This record gives sequence, structure tokens and C-alpha cells, in this order.
Amino acid sequence: MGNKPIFVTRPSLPPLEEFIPYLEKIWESRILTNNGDCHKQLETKLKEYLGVKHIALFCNGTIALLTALQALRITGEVITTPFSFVATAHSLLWNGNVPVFADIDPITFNITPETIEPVITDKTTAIMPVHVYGTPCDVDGIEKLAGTYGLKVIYDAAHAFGVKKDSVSILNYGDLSVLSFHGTKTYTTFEGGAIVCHDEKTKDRIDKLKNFGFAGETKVMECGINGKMNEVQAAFGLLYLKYIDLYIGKRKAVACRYRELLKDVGGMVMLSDIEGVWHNYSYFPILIDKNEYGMSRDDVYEKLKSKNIYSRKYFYPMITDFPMYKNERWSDDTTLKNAKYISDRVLCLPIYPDIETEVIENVCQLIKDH
Ligand code: T4K
Repeated sequence: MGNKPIFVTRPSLPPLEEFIPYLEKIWESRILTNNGDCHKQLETKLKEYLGVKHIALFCNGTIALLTALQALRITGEVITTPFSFVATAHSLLWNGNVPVFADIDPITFNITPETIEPVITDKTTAIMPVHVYGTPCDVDGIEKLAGTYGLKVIYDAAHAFGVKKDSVSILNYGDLSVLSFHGTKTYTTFEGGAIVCHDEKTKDRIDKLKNFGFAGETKVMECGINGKMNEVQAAFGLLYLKYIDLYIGKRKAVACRYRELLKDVGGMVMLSDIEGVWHNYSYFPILIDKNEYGMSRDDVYEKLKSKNIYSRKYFYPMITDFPMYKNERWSDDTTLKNAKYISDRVLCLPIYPDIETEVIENVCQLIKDH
């Protein structure tokens, strides 16, 4: 293993020589962006792979989130989770919404109908749940609640590439779902993202919004943005798709090895697979309870770091602990108590397709020896 640093993730890359023919085609065509051939092909292939009706590719997940809000003309308050990457809430602020935070479930780490309903007000227009670490939200319950109150649902599915529930893509729930294809994600196009939608009209609107709002050469329908994915990203996405099942399979093996090696460690909780769910093993979070385990999450983080192993505290601090998101509506100790509990204890261990077995064993041994 040597002394090379081990990070929370390390993207697997297909052989470089397999990427060259894609680049040659781009060089030949001189179409570098704006819905070129690779872009078109990737939309088609992703629809097939993911089992969704429509997909619109983006330059990154954050602009895709913002465009999703614009596409549905979301105004007012939007209920979301404090336990996510800050981009989830930032997209709401960029769109002029008021983010309102609901507590999370202690098992799935996701917001639930039970935690969402109490914070609905007459200003609420939408819900933006996150399938955190790729674990599906209670999509049926959220759909029912949204129906009752007439709310839109935009899933931040940044972690949920390829995740299925009862053989159906999780991306088919809600009004829209937003993916991230960032370099740290299970499926990557270096930077990138996508919106999944269910009808032609919405897809058309999203496509216009990501291209400055142009509807034809000389007509601008509204204030769109430049959210387009370029041809090199799309070409890489096409190649990556050929390897994705292999990579997810390898991730699963890593998760299984961690679970096996850590199963008897007291005071430490791991996520389990959920029956009927096809997981993508994008993250490997553990919860460390200092009283039972004997060391705090921060102690373990520092201990691993001292051995050149860089685990990550995703998601600490929780979003509502960033000064710009603090608000008396959720600053007492009870409103977001599960999120706070988990955010204070969570640690994401290194997981990626080509992580060496020796590294996994070393990480686990360091966790066991305390
Ligand atoms: N919603 C949710 C729920 C999200 O998690 C995210 C992004 C978004 C929305 C927004 O989607 P994007 O706009 O990003 O498409 C990373 C990512 O930048 C971010 O995409 C991701 N979530 C978040 C959870 O993690 P950092 O600041 O922790 O990344 P960084 O650069 O520290 O990378 C972590 C480790 O990964 C590094 O220590 C080394 C390794 N690494 C990283 C990169 C970028 C590599 O080996 N190669 C690489 O290219 O935010």
C-alpha cells in the first residue's frame, strides 16, 4: 500500500485508448457543444440504461437543480433536508425560494412524509427531498403527501444513479429528478448532471432553459442559463456507460467486505441493503457513537488521517448549521434532532471500484484497534 494517500473516492477510468476514437470523431465533426452527436447518443443510451422516459443533460448537477426549479416555476417555500451537500439548499436560494428544513429518518437519513408534513405552510409550493447516499426516500409516501397538499416534488438524486426500487428506477418518482455526474460520483462525465422528466413538453422546456431560453434562432422565450453539457463530457459518458455495471459490481464487493470486517464493532452503525432496492454503493457511511465505541467520529477521522487515509464527514456540518442557513424556525434542539445526531456521528469511509483489499483491511483494522 505504501504511503500514498487514500481518499474517500478515486474515480475509475476506462482505458485511455478507448476514449481516443470518440475524440477523433469530435475533431472530425468540429461540433464541440450545443446538442452534438455524442450528446444525442448519450441521452438515448442513458434513457435505456436508467429506464426513464426523458433526460436532459447538463454541465453539472447544481445548474440542473436550479433549472429544475425554473422549469416548474417554483416560488415561495420549498421543504428540503438539512442533511445533504450544500448545493441542494443553494439551488433554492439561487432560485429565490425560502428553504425550509425537515428532520430526517434515523435509518434512511432522508426526509419523510412524517417530518415534511408538520413544516408545510400556506407558502409551501414544493418539496426537494434527497436520496442521500443513494438510499431511496419513501417515494410513495411523499407522492401521496404532495398530492394531498398540491405540492411539486423535485428529487435531488445526485447520489442515486442506477438505483432501483422493485425493479423501477427511483428517478421515475416525483415531478423531476436531478442527477450529478461529478468526478466523485458513481457515474461521471468529469463534471455533469441531468434532469429526468416524464413528458415531452417538460423536456422541451428544460432544453430551452439550459440554452439561454432560446426557442429557435431568433426567439428567446425566457431567462434561461447556459447549462449545456459539451461533446467531450458526453463522449466520456458514452464510454463510461460501458463500464458502469462492472464499477457498481466492484463497489458492492467493497461494501460487502467492509460490512463483514466491521460487523462486530460495538458502538458503530452501518447502512444495510434494503430489500427490493438495487443500490449503487456510492458512499460507505458509518455512525460512531463515542459513549459505546470509546472514540468520537472526529477522533476516528484524525486517526485515519494520521495514516494518510482521508475519510470525509459527509454531511457535517448539516446545512442549517452554516451561518447563512441558521434560522429560529429550526435552531432549537428538537426540530432537526435526528439530522443533528447523524451529522455529528457520520463518517464516510473510502469506497471506489479499484480500492485495494489491503486498504479496506487496513481501514477496518484501524477502526477495530481502539
Ligand atoms: N446534491 C447533492 C446531494 C450532492 O452531493 C451534490 C454534489 C450536488 C447536489 C451538486 O452536484 P454537482 O454540481 O457537484 O454536480 C464533492 C463534489 O464536488 C460534489 O459534487 C459532491 N456533491 C460532494 C458530496 O462531494 P468535495 O468538496 O467534498 O470534493 P473534493 O474535491 O474534496 O473530493 C473528494 C475527494 O475525492 C478528494 O479528496 C479526492 C477525490 N477526487 C476528487 C475529485 C474531484 C478524485 O480522486 N478525483 C477528482 O476528480 O465535494
